[in-house]
Amino acid sequence: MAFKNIFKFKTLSTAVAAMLLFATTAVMAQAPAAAPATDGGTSMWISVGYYVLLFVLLATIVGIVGKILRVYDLTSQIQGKKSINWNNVMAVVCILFLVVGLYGAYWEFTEQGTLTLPEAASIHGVKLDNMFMVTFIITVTVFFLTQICLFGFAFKYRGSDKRRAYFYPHNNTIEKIWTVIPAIVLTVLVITGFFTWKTVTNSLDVKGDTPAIDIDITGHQFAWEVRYPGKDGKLGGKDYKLTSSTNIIGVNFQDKHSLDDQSADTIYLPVNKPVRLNIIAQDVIHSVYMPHFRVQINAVPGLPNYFKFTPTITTMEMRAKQDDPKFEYLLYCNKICGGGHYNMQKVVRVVSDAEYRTWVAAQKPYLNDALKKELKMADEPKALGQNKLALNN
Ligand SMILES: [Cu+2]
Repeated sequence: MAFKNIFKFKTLSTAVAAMLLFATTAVMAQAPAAAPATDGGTSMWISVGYYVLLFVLLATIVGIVGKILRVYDLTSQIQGKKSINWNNVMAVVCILFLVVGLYGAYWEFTEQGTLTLPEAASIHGVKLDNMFMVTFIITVTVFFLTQICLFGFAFKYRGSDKRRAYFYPHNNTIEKIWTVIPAIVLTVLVITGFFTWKTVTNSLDVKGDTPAIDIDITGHQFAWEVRYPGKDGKLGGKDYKLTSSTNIIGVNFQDKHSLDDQSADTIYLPVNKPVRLNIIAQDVIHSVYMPHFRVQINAVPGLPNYFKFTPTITTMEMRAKQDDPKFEYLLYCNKICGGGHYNMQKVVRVVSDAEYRTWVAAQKPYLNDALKKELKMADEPKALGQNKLALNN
């Protein structure tokens, strides 16, 4: 018989899909050990080839065993002996599948689970993580219970000559239970999510709140420009038409709040103080992503975006927790925004209030000498009347 008949098309495609899933997860789980940075990832492809070969080998063995059993079955029938009870075989296969599958799920959680982020370093991050955990526990419990029922019932009620199937087409009570319970659970999850999301995206200071420190973040190909508000605590306005090689983000110096604004290479944040990121992009869509703080929001040209959050763990504390003296929080761009996208990251340091004050006082003014020259400003901006400012010619 031709080899192609060993597998029917449907069986084959299912088997290939299962193999791909298995090979991908196995390779991903091994990637850090199997593919050191120096070899350009060659060993990862070796492992993919290894798993493909392993699959072909297993498929051939299954095909051969299947043929041998078929021959045995037919010989038994011809000799008038009892043939194989395939109902029992299938029942055992179901249980094996259940055990192997559940172990596979457990293996996924233990292997890939270590790839998740460390504890959240912001107030809202803890809330988001809790929501994630609750959803995860509910869905995983349901997953394990339904799989056990599915394969357990297939095993217990396998075809047998000794009993007849009971015709049981419909039961309204069961229908109600499995409609109402998921509906209630999902409603609770969605409503909790909605209220949490509302608190996360609330970028305004409510009365009585500690006012958030405003920080301006502008994304462009391929860097983040960071601006602090200076002594007055207020960021001056911007106008994209004022953008030049010296006034990179187009700060408007007719707004007096702009005069003391500072630019910074690193982002420093005081611990346990709310900060508000004012986010925009100049060319294409970028995305402000700070995974440890569970912060992500798009930076869109022409559309100011905001994210207010409170960091709760200092860089030093996180270094101790992670037992990694080089640990840094990072701001990444999370939109594939062009060839230099990988380069769009900035160190974020969470420090004590005193350290923050010292650091921020040492930052250079945005209005540097080159910019003053370009704007034809005197050395002392305070001495200037507004009408004397020549803005971008
Ligand atoms: Cu980007």
